[in-house]
Amino acid sequence: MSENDSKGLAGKARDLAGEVAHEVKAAMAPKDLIPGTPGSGTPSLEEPTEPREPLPPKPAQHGPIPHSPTGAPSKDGELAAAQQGAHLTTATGVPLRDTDHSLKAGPRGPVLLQDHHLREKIMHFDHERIPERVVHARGAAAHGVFRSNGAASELTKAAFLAEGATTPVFTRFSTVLGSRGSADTVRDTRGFAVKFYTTEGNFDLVGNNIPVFFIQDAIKFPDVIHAGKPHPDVEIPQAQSAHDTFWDFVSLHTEAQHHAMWNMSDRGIPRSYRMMEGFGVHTFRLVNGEGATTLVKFHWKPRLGVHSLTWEEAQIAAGVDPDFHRRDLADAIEAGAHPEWDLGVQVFPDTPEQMFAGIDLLDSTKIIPEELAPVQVIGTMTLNANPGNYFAETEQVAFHAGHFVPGIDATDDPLFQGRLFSYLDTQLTRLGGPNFNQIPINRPHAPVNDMLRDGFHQDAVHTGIAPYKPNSLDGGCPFLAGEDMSGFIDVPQPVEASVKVRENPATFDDHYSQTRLFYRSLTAVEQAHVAQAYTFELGKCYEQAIKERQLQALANIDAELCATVAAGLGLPAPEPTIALTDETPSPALSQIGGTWPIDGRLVGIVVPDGLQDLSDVRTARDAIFAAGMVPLVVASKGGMLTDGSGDPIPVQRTFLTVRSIELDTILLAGAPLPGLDANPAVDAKGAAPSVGILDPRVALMVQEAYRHGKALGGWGDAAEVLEASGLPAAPAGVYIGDDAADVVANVITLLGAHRVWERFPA
Ligand code: HDE
Repeated sequence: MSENDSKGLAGKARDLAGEVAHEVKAAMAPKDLIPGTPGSGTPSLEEPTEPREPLPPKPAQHGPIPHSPTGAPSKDGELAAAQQGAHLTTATGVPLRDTDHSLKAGPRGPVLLQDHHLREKIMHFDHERIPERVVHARGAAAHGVFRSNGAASELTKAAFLAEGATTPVFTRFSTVLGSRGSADTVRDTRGFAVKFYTTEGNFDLVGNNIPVFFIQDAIKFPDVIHAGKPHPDVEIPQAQSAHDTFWDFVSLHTEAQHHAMWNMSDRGIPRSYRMMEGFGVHTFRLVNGEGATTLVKFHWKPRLGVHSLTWEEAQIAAGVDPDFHRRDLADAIEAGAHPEWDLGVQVFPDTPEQMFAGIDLLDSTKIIPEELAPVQVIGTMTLNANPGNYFAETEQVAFHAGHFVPGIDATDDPLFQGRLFSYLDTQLTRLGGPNFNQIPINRPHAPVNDMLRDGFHQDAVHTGIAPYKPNSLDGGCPFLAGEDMSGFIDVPQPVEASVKVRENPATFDDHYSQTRLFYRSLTAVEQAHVAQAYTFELGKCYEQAIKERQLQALANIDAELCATVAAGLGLPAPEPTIALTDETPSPALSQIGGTWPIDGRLVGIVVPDGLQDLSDVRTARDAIFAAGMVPLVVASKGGMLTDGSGDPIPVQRTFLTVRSIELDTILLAGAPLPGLDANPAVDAKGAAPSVGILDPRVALMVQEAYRHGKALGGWGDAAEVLEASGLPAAPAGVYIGDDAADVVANVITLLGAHRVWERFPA
């Protein structure tokens, strides 16, 4: 093919892609967008015969904002980083005519060693994987923007915290223990890592959804992780803390008790990444333009509130939809429900002892209750686009607890100090060398003029001959930042005359009072969940000594909790070995009691076969879209629902493919008879055959949703479904009416509280 021909085709393909993008955007008006389709266009049934360029990303996606390896905005736009041309080539750009057959000595003969295409294709495939993160391997991420309100500008000179500054961000959420392919909804801590691409270089806030950590000193990190990871002999269990090695460590190393209690609480099983708080955990030091310093703790507050799954939901989701959190984040963004968090700081004076209200600010197993130091909002993060490519972005993003910008610095917290070393070190193996900051997702959006050179995967083409300082051959460049620039200054801090030791300060010795504070701050329902979680986890341990040791720790936290767990394990409850302190509860630590926005929540509308009039279903769909939620129509089979008038309604889930856990609430547009693929007697998902004419999968769905405290609504014959599913008469949080719009409005009110808490006996 001549160069002109190929240009013509490429141009044509680009136009085509543009047209498709236009059509797709038009077709996906937010009103009727059901998120989750695999691409921005619809494939043809037949294998295509005309070339075209790859489809553009879906409207809710983009890749890293293009910058050169040295931080300059890319002039070629996003296409420069993607594949180009309509035709298949080798890695070196040679067009290929066949990729389906190896080069053989005759159709039935042996494969020839000279097949360079086969060799290259297989070689590259064989090396597609990089080592997964040693912790936080399982994650999902999104692009967004951070808008500062300027409230921190008195405290720090960081430019991105000045009033009105907007900064692109890339945020990755993760579990800690599981492998890359493990389930999202396991009981675990969640990572909450934000990369701010500021004008002064990248700032990474690498935090968790739990404000304390298992250990006070980084040297214990390998120990706690080895204990939490699967047993080394059989590599069981995956992504769980419910096993002997974890509780062996936690019960012996009692500084882990506070974090473990948070894990056993509902915080360990979030409903969604969008509904988690985030914490910087350590105390940070801020410095302002005058050189004055303050100590702060960072908090992310989700606008949607902090919400969790029930344990049963989490377990079902791990099987039914292991990608539950990842899908939720991507779908919400695609549906236009952009999650938002306020970033706030608790502010403490930078005194020599680094304590506040008697609590050591350098001990990462302690919080400062918000009632003692309120969280002051300094800006808001909105996540508004999904990554265009998981590997290039979510997998290759490299966070580093030591990526500071001028105005933000570390403290002497021994946990923080160890992290400053670890995050650079880990990328060498994971990303294959020292140039990981040149990977597009890691590139700063600020000019880079370092004197680091060469190394594996060097993408920059440096100029000059004197990458050293001082030099005269490159005119003395690069120069150091002068007075006129906000350069990074290591804040001069006095260090006490001291003796080199391997020991902790005495203030680190109290492992129980804040664990007790957390437990006592929870409502009765939340406390019951904690007791159940300990009973489950310890019940999964084999060794009685470990259970007894952990019961002793619980006795030192709360007698009632200890007694409940002990009863479940069939063991005696021990007496405390310390005097229990009378902690003042911190109501801010509970998740229950408020109402929150319902953006992006999923509403199932269960429609019986052959419904003559679908107008109520249409009304409900419209009302759900209008409220910023996503309606999923559930019917006995796929396809379109029609009633001879109005637009056909697409079915998103069938009774076979749906499960209650993926829906935040269920609306019943009548009572569905068993579908063709229902088998009440043997269907594992089915309810008891006694429910008679109701499809057993629908009965199961309603029973589960009820048990999980979900709001339910319906019209038509919906009341029959409730009865046939065995729900009590006049159940709390169930609204049956005549008018679909009214039902939706009532269910929205219930959803705002997240769950119908009255259904959980305290
Ligand atoms: Fe990490 N941690 N960590 N960690 N951490 C990593 O870095 C480490 C700690 C956190 O989405 C690793 O790139 C040590 C606390 C998050 O890519 C590694 C210690 C907190 C993520 C590492 C800690 C975190 C990581 C693994 C003890 C909350 C995922 C891969 C001092 C404040 C970031 C990587 C992402 C990842 C080391 C403790 C949060 C090995 C040595 C405390 C959110 O470098």
